[in-house]
Amino acid sequence: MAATYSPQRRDFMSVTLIQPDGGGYNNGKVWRRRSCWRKWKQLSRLQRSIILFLCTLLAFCGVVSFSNLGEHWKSPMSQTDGTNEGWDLPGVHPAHPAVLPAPKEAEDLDLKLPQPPPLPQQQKPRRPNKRGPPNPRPLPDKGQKLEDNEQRPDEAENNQPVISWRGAVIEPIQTLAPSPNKAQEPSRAPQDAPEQKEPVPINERQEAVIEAFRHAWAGYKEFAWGHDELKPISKSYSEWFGLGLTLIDALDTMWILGLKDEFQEAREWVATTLTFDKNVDVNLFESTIRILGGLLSTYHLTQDSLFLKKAKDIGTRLLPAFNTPSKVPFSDVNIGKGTAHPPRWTSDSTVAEVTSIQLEFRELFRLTGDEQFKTVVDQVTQHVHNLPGKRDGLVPMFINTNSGQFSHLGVFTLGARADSYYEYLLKQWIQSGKKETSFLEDYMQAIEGVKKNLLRKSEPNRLTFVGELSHGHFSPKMDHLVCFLPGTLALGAHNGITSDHMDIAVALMETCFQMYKQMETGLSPEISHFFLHAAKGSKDIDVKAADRHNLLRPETVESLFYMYRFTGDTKYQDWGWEILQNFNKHARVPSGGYTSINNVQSASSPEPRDKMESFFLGETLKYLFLLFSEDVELLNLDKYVFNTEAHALPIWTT
Ligand code: DMJ
Repeated sequence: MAATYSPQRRDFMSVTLIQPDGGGYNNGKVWRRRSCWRKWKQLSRLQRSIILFLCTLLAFCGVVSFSNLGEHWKSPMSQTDGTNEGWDLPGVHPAHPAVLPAPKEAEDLDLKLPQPPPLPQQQKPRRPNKRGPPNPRPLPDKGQKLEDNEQRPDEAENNQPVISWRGAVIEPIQTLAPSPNKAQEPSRAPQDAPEQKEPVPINERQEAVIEAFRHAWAGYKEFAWGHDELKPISKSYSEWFGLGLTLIDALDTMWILGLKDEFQEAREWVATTLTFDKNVDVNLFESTIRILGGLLSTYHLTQDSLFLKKAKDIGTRLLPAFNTPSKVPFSDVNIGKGTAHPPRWTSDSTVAEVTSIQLEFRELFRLTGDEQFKTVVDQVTQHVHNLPGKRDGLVPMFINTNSGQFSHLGVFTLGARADSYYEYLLKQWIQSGKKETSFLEDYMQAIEGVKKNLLRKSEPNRLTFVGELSHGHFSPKMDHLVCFLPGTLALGAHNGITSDHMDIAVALMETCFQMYKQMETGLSPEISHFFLHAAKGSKDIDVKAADRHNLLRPETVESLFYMYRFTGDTKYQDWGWEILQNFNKHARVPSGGYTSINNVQSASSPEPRDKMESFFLGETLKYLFLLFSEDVELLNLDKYVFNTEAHALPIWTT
């Protein structure tokens, strides 16, 4: 082609070359295209190669960043939400899909009431097991389709260590080969559980729990209906808050045990009689874990909006407790007047009480979308997290509501007044879908503190126990309340905490059982003292006269449940079975109900105290039923986290 430059000619040429059909030769785009082409032709081969290379590179980068952007839009928890560093708790968001989301308008939905709730739990009534004592639970066999040690792609992706903490690596859950009787193996993978197609029939031990529940309920119904606690000996009742505490605490237990008629009757009472519009002082912690927790759990199990509506009502009425100079809540609230105050003798609150209401209020926020519920409890968490006065992650027992500082410094225990602080560190991490890692950091540090300061072995039998520290002085004293710890440690191990947590759980579980076994009634005292040096006889445990009562507490059977779920070792079921039989022997009242007793060291005269605590139905019998169950899908521990009163709340999935 001619090399001389002439615009007209170029026009002509472009028409001929680019638009051979002869159309649009006056088009400006065509002009520009022709001009570019010409310039391109004028470049050297090297220049053209460089430009081509750069264009290819740019195109490649464009494709990559576009696909990342796509991922970003797909994930509702991108970047700031997902990383969850610090204490902003960004993973908590009402828009998250839940195990059970809140109805759009709980109040509106309530207008549809009364609506019959669906059948409990497994949708079909349970069949009694006529086949004799239960066999060891078969472990799930998801691995069957895979070669040994082979991972599914999704597992491989999830199997990244989450956090490393002073040598303890938080690992993803491992797939186990079936091994029903090994106590110390790591926990089973949630994803290993096969889809439950058939309801697992309940067995004779579970039937025995149902029978015990019915007996307890019969007493409550006859002598204490709608009141807080049954007094089974005097065939009367006692009031604490006057809110039907036992009835509310027991709702989800009835649902889980499949007691449909009893549940319906109790639901009717909640719908028609229960009111929180009462001029009454309630304890913030106790009403949160028992009432709010019980209502939320029942809402999730039944999908009946009545319970969410009631939960929102009591949650709102408890909020005035947080109106303190420090934002550390008062212990008591008048739910009718909307006023709050500390106990009469002090302006302190108990550390466990102010730090063990978070699971419930955070869930209430997630269901209702009302920010207040989250804000008030997060403020407390963050405050305590930053507070001086801890020792190796261990907290003192009291906190002042004016100054916000710990008070009575220097005393450390995992028993009364501090216990569930530690429990809720782990459980809030789990509730958040393991996203809020500050909780885990605090938990790991605290367990190191326990190991360093409180963990000892007794003589002569070398039982591992958790003592107390008072101004540098070690006291070998352990509350029954501390027996929540083996279960909590096992739950942490199941969620990937390696280190020696499971070993400690196994050792402590044995000790908690010995606290029952070594007593004449086979029931544990409230407080045990351990011998550090061999004393006369073969016993490791000494019981002071003031501590030899048993309140039908749940902590040991709670831990037995976790230990059995995670290890499959049937000895834990056998231990629980012994305990249930001893409750029947020494605490069962013929006319209905069970009673706490004064003296676990006298089988002939255990001295009934005439009180059935609400947690016997809310927790003790529920955990026994779950302990004896072979159904890992019954309150699957990868989907639910129990509050400190055994009420199941969903683990957030996003
Ligand atoms: C229950 O109310 C709860 O388990 C709480 O955490 C401790 N005290 C009782 C049971 O012992």
